[in-house]
Formats: sequence, C-alpha cells, structure tokens
Amino acid sequence: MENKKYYITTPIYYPSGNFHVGTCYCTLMADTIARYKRLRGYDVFFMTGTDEHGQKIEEKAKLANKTPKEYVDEFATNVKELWKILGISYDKYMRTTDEDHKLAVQKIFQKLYEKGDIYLGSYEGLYCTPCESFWTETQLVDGKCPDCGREVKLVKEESYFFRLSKYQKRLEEYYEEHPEFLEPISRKNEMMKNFFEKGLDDLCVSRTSIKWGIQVPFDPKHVIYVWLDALTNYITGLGYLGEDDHCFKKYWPADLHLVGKEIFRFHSIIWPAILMALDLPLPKKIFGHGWLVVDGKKISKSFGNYKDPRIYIEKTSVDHLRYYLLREVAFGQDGNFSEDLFIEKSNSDLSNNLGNLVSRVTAMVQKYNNGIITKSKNPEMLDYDKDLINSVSVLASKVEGRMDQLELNKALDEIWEVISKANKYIDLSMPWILAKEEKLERLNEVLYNLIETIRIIAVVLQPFMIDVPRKIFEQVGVEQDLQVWDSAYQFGLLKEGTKITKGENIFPRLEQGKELFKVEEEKKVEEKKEEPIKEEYITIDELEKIKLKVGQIKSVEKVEKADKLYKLSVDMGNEVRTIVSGLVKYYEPDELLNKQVVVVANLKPAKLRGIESNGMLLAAGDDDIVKLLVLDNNAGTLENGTNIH
Ligand code: ME8
Repeated sequence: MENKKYYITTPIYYPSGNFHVGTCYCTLMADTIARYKRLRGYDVFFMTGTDEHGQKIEEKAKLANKTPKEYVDEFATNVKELWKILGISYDKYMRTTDEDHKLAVQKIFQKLYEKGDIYLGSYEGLYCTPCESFWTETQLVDGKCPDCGREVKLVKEESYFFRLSKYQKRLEEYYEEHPEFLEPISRKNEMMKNFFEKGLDDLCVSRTSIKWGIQVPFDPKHVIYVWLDALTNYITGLGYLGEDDHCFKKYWPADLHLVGKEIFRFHSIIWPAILMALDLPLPKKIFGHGWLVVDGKKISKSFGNYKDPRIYIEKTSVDHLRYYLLREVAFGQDGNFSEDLFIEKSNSDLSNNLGNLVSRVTAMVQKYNNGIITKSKNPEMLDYDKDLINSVSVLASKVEGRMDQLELNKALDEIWEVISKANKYIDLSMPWILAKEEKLERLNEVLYNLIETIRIIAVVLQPFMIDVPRKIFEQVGVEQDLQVWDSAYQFGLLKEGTKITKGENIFPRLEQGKELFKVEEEKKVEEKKEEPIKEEYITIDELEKIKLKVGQIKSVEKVEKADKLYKLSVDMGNEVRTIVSGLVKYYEPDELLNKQVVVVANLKPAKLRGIESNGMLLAAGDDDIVKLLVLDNNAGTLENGTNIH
C-alpha cells in the first residue's frame, strides 16, 4: 500500500509578546490542512512550537526580570493553552530549549564543520535583533532593517560561517526542476531577484556576544546562530541524530512547511542549503502565506493593542474566529482583519446562511414528520432537485481540489455556494405548502434532500470548524460511519428512520456591533474619553490647591526704574506681605490704599526688579483697562487673612 504519511509544520514562534489573530493564522491554516489530511486517511504528523533562543529573548527576559528559561517556559505554557482553545490538533510541540534538540543541533553543527561547510572567520556587519537577521549595507532600506524597518546594530566579532554561496547553483537548479517546491510563485520570483541575482554570501552562524543559545560543541564561547538552531527543529523534532529517530525515518521529508512571507527567505534559501549540506532530501513544498492586516498594515505586537484571539473566541465561538480567518485570507495574499467585517460575516454567512438552514430544516422535520427522516418511495426529481443533488454530490471533490492547492478560502466558497443553494431550494420547494396540501411523498423527498445536504456540508466542514460539525451530526442523528470524508461522495446515504433532534441554534446572531469585543479596561478608557475635555475645566481638587485670601493694602511705593510696578505691603491678618504688582498705569497710590483685595496666597515667591514678591493680587481686564478685585465693604468688613472659597 502507498505510504500515505503527511508531515506538516508551522514556524516555531518567538516568545516575544502577546499573541494576536495574525500570529494564529499560520497555525490555524496548518491545523485545517492537518485535519483535512487525517479525514482523507493520511497518517499525519503536525508539528508546531516555540523558538526559544537568541538575543531578543535574552533582552526580553531581562526586561521582565526573569531568567530566559523562566521567560520561555511561561510563554510556551501560554501558547499551548491558546492552541487548545483554538482547537489546534498538533502532534508535537517543539521547544528549542529541549535537551534532545540542543544535542542534535550541536551534532549538526559538528557534522557541517567536519565536512568543511562551516569555517571560522570574522564578521563585521549589521544585525537586526528583532528579526535576528544579518544584513549588508546595500540591503538596508533607509538605513534600517528591510524586513521590519527597525534600527540595525553594527556587530564585529569572530564567527563561524556556513558556506551558503557554495549552494547557490544547486539551489537554482533545484527550483528549476521542482516548480512546485516554492509557492506562491510570485514570492519565489521576488526572492530570486532580491538575493540570487546579487549572489549569495556565506552566512554567519555563530555569535560570541550573546549567551542564551546552544554552544558550538568544539568552541563553547560561540553560540549557534538562532536561525540555524530554529530551522533544524523540523528534523530534530522528528528525532534526527537523536536516540530514537523512527519518526524521522517515517515522516521526513516534510510535505509542507507553512511560513509567513517575511520568513520565506530563510526557509527557501538557508534551510534547503543546510539540508543539501547534510545530504538530506528537501521538503516537498514551502508555502509563504500572507499577513492579516488592518488598514493595510501588518498586525503585530508593535501595532498596538491588537487583541488577544481569546477575546473573539470568548465573545463568539472558536468556529466564528476560525471561519473568519480562513475565509478572509486568499491564497498567499494578505487578508483584512476588521471587527465590523467579523460581525458582518458572522451574521450573514454563519447565522443567516448556515445556522438558518440547519434550524429551519430540523424544525420542519420535527413539525411535519415528528422528527423522523422518511425517504420518498417515488421521488419526483424536478430540475431544482437535480441541481441541488448534483452540487452536493461533487462538493467533496471540489473541496479536495481547493485544499490540494492550499486555497482554503476557496474551499469555503465552494461549501457556502451549496449552503446558499440549499436555502434557495427551500424557497423553491416550499415544504409548508406541501404540508398544507398534504403532498406527503413530495414533502418527504424535499426534507430528505435537505437533511442529506446538511449532513454532507457538515462532513466537509470538519477540517475548518471544531464544534459545529459535531453539533450538526448530533441534531441530524448522523452516525459515525456517515461522518467520514468518503461518505460525502455519495448523496442518499442517510438512513430512513433517522431521528432528528432540534438542538440549540448553532450560530446565534451577534446583535451587538464591535462593542462586543471591548474588554473591560478598554471600556473604562472609552468612558473617560467620553467626558468633555475642555481646557478651561479644572477639577475641584485642582481648584483647592489655589489658596485665595483677603488682604489689605497698607502701603504703596513705586518701584524704581520700573514704569509699571508698585511695591505693596499687604496685611494678611497674621503677617504683612510684600507684593509687587503692575498697577501703575491703572491706579494712583491713593486709590489703592486700605483696599481689601483678593490675594493668591500660596503662589511661589518670585523676584521682580530685585524685590521678592510674596503672592499676587487678582485683577480683571486686558492691557487697556485693569480693575482690581476688591471686597465690597458695604456688605460688612471681613478680617484680613480670611479664606476665599
Ligand atoms: O518568525 N499575519 O517567529 P515569529 C499573519 N521564530 N501571520 C503573521 C502575522 C500577521 N499579522 N504576524 C506574524 C519567527 N505572523 C521565527 C520562525 S521557524 C524556523 C522560526 C506569522 O513569532 C509570521 O509570518 O516572529 C510567522 O510565520 C509566524 O507568525 C511566527 O512569527
């Protein structure tokens, strides 16, 4: 029998912050393919994990006041939890800090060194720490890292090098002979232009300036370059050069490495060259998917507060999120993430289209036939019956065609086309009229066609969704043998007498707008934002900081050589203060004497023309007219020093 193994990998993630919906995409895509292959009878090995060494992690751990190991342990636990919530069905979670991986990487390094493919040299060049990438001056864009746009550092140190240049020709020949190796083709072309035309340089594969990594076995002051450490996870995770390598023997070469477009270069140049140097077969396909973007910008940790995928799952369901991400990203292209679109698609595609179909049909079977499926003895098979049955019968093979091309969104398009057709079929066949007119044979035929359509839809939805296919099978009473993929090729397998149970609505409408996804902290921030923010407002607390008191002007002298200033002595009750005030233009000294005025009593003293002024008198007006605020003594006299509120 043909060996139907299928080995699929995702990139191993950097423990560098919170996960967002973008980072989930690759693993979700891999999970969908893995589930699909399992349903098709393949022996699947699906590996994902975390990339736990390197300068970036050393720095992050320091910032978090943790040891690198504590930092990566915590992160790996969180990622595993997230994958559980998202229904990621991995077979192995790879961690590059695992002892067997570290040993195998050292053996690989040794092997390449002994072969002469790694040699000692010295590196002087530019390094981008966030991307853990080496660059030459000409590769920079505006002096910054061409991948992430951040600052690069000048690095100068003794290093080991991998003879990447030696493999350029062989790589080019391999691409030529295996056109299916790198996809999408546009990405391959872009890479050939950017790297091969200029010629490949040897690659620096060790660092002496960092500690957090795997040591070069024969020269431990060197730590192995994190990308060499990370890329080899695809074979060490299977036991390559380890004690038990049966998985390696069984599953290598990988059938598919799924990677984001910005790391396609590492996977399509460096990784195949390392495999060539190790005399190992190359993976069958490397696919560089696009990004989830918001307003054209990649979602990333630096993008801001892009939310934790858990929020979307909590507020809707895991299948809502899976559906949205898988439908929105087209083959190799970027996909848009918007909360408005998420709600819109959930309501139109999931609630109105699929959810309604299931609830309407199961309700009709309950109402018109006590929940029992009955086959018609003399089916009429009108044109629209034939049309529906034909579409449903070829659905599985259409989905297969799309899945084999990695066009996951188009596979969903095919399924939704049939869902829409089934809804139209209800309108055309009008079961309620058939029931009213007691055309029971025809009614049975129509209801059977619909229920069988729903069964097959649920079968082919299994790779994409976690809970919904199972809920549909429960409601429609589909036994295990009719849930398997092959059962979708044949219309009419659902047995007579099957009992329908009307269950919960599988996709209730999301009535709220994107408000739904606001977390409590955001709501608080929003509430604060909604308060009118007018610059003239101060809080009562701020007002209370200003101490206003009644003072009485006891003497007035003009300040020498100052046209505008009077030196006043002001009786404040328990003290007499000197206050310098610019009132010369507006008042004669006599007019000021003995006036009770408003004094800002706690103003920081300031020197004006060499005189220390201890407070300020309040006045109204502008340059032309200034009127001092004075107390109205007709209403009785207040003691000097009285507080003003
Ligand atoms: O690159 N949309 O790890 P990583 C889609 N450790 N995919 C996105 C995305 C977005 N907005 N943001 C990130 C690494 N990704 C290395 C891999 S493999 C030997 C080593 C994807 O955590 C990104 O494209 O920075 C990549 O495929 C994956 O998340 C992990 O990125």
